[in-house]
Amino acid sequence: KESWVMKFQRQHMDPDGYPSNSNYCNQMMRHQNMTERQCKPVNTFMHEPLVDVQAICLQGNITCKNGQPNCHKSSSSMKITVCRVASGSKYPNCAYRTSQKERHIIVACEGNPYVPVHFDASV
Ligand code: T3P
Repeated sequence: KESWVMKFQRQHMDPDGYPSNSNYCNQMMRHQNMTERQCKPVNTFMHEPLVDVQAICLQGNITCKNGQPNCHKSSSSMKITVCRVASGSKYPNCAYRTSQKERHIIVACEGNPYVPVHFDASV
């Protein structure tokens, strides 16, 4: 079974994928298996080295959206692409809008080693 750590990397890591064109999300959401049972509504890809994303877990704890205390916010802004399902997109034909941004990232971390397992928000 896929671990939480591997799932995070599949869904949220694309260190070499920047800059991305307007078809980026259509292709990546499909290739990374986020359109299999439904069109995943929102998903963010990060275009930074894995070690830099893992280092977010070293920042101080903040509260996650679900109330858990194990979230952490990046000290610098990071290059990201946000994929949002297009209105009118109908499963199994998942269509996405692609938007490139630079934002601070909030992730939830777990385990030993303590590494990102969930993408909480970009701010
Ligand atoms: P996961 O927990 O697998 O990382 O919040 C529900 C899912 O949507 C969650 O998946 C994270 C993802 N998400 C993004 O990827 N980017 C966003 O900006 C938001 C709000 C959610």
